[in-house]
Amino acid sequence: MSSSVSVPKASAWRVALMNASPDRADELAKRIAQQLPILQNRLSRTYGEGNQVEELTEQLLAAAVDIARKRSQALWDLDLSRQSQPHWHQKGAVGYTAYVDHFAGNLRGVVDRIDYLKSLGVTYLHLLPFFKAAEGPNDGGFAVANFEVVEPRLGTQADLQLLTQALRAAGISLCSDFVLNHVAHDHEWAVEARNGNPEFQNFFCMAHSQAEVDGWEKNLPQIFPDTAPGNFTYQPSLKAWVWTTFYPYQWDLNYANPKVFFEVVSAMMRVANMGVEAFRLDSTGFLWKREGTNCQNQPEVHWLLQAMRALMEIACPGVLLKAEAIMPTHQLPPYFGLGETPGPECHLAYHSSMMAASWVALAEENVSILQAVMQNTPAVPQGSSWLTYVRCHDDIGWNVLRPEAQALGDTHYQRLLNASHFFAGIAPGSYAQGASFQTTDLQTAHGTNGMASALVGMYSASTPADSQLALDRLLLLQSLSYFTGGLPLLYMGDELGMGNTSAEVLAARQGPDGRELHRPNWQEALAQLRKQEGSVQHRIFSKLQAFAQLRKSLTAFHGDVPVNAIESKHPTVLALQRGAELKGFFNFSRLPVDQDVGNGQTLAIKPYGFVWLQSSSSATLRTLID
Ligand code: OTU
Repeated sequence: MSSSVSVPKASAWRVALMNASPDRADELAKRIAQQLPILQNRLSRTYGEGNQVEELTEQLLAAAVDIARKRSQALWDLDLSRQSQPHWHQKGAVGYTAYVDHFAGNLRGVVDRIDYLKSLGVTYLHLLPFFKAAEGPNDGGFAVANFEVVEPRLGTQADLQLLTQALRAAGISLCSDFVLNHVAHDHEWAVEARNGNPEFQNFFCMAHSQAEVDGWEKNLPQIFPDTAPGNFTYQPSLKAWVWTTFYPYQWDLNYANPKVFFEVVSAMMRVANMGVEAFRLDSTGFLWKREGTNCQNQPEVHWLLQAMRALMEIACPGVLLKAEAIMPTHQLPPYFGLGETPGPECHLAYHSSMMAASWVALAEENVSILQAVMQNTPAVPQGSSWLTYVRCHDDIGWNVLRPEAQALGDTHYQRLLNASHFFAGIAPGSYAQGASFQTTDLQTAHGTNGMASALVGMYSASTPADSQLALDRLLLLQSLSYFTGGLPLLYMGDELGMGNTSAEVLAARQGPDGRELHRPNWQEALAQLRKQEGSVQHRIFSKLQAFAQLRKSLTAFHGDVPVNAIESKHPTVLALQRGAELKGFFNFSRLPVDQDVGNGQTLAIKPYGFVWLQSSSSATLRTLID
């Protein structure tokens, strides 16, 4: 297997290497020597040994070398500097995520918002899909018709280049979605397949009889049970059922076909050369289908991600991979390469359990599920980070918490159901103004939609005291995200307490997707209010700035510093230790508590209050922020 390293032959990648400048060729030869063993191993685990996998490896290496050879001098230099500082992305990292159109109209508009982002301490900007989307409904751009052509509504290739350069100059890394699991039904691969081209038919997963569909469906959960029931869509021209985990217009790719892996990774590397510095690997848990399983988190998913990482380490080692795997806590660490086949995998992963559990804690005024999640969260490998967040463009999915709920005796998931009713505002006494997602059946908990400030009661408050409580709830959740995360991610509008999308805007949007409730358009008036001392916007914004400042000043906030749950003695208080130096206490109750913080000290924490503490040389604890 290693013969391609030791026996010189005019293989495709060697030819590509010969075309590189001497300094790049030397560096690339080193990277290949380092990555080849893992690349070969993971590909042959996935595709079997033999000629076919050798050829695939050759082609992938040639593609990676070609990308590296063509990388702009600025990006090549960035790679080298990042290789020498693998912690580059951990120092005071703060993320922000937004839809290009809602945030700034188009890519050029985003350039004009860079100073705003800098004022929040942002180092990482995830713009939701901005490559060409399907005509008609497109799942907010997640039905991708072309991986490499900018969506015309949002700008041009030149605009993207301008944006990546401007962001880089501002110290902000641009993160782009890369939708691994599926393409739009009008992507050229799908068009070819529909037109009868067998080569492209083999790019997709298909079933050829109703019985086969039923056989798979037995074990498959549903992502959109109300609006897109089932996981297959019948295609009359193919006389077959195409696998469509999400919407019927999103066709799942067939990764059992090595050509799919080759095409997808090649496209991803080409996008890296446009100046994208991080990829959000959308719905990455679904890539591999195996009969008799729920077709999620299969070993091959991790082998393919590790092969992908090895290729990126050759082509563009300064680029980050982020797993978007909305899965139960115990399924997440393998995305950092901590699974059954250990090895470098993603640098970042969403901690969706922590996010959902912090909302449950708020509804219940009890931290037991959240604490269990923290206890089930292992330390991450060096150079990697949890991405923590309060809200994002998707619903809050409750089912990721089933294992923790069940371990605490909630076999019927009543607690998750209660939380979902609470945030939909249908539980007695609820202050929340959200809505249930994909849950016509009131007896199941699926997801909840709504902007954070609507969910914490900011817009239902009728007295100053209620408004204060709502604000404190919002800051409590953000303080937990900023304290715990390696990369805390803000969702556009939350920094200004922006409410749900207005009824008029909703009515004008295409499609029945309930998640539009928390996809409002930018409101400049709210942004201006952040400058006015005493306004809600100012209070949120300045607190987030203070969190960002603290994260920048202390290495204890690096993403690979372990965070552990410690005992708080109050069922409403989550207590965390971060490294040797920091402690955080988070009170999810409407009542104040006297909290023993250790070292013989007790602190009063207000309703929905929090405190971050640092141990000092005199053995007392210093309050960093509360
Ligand atoms: C991702 O989401 C995206 O974030 C969604 O916006 C897309 O609709 C979806 O992929 C399809 O591209 O399962 O692990 O609201 O949490 O669909 C990936 C449900 C996913 C999302 C879920 C999610």
